[in-house]
Amino acid sequence: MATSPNLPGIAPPTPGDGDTAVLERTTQRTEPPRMYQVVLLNDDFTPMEFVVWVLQELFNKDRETATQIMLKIHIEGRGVCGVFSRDVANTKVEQVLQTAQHNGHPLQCVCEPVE
Ligand code: TYC
Repeated sequence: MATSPNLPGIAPPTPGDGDTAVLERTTQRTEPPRMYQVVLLNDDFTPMEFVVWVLQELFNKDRETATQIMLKIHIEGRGVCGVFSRDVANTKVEQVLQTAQHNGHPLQCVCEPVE
């Protein structure tokens, strides 16, 4: 066992005399970042074909999937187009609204946190 030299006037540390170091193990858990779903809303005026095009161009859906999502929105009133980080989700909403406005359609789009 290693021994420390005895210096005059300084007692070597002995267990339990207050010089014992206690190492605490702390576990830091970082929550995963919150995710946001982009939701398209139904209306009576936006052409179905335009919604399918938006889903293909802005949400990278193939034509079949885009058509299914569009029909779900048409029937149920709303539908999820994708799940993203907050910044990307907000950008997608802006892109949908700008594109719809530019083409004269009232298509509405929102983003909401995923539970
Ligand atoms: N309901 C529209 C129509 O009958 C189609 C539509 C689908 C509009 C989805 C918006 O998010 C939407 N032309």
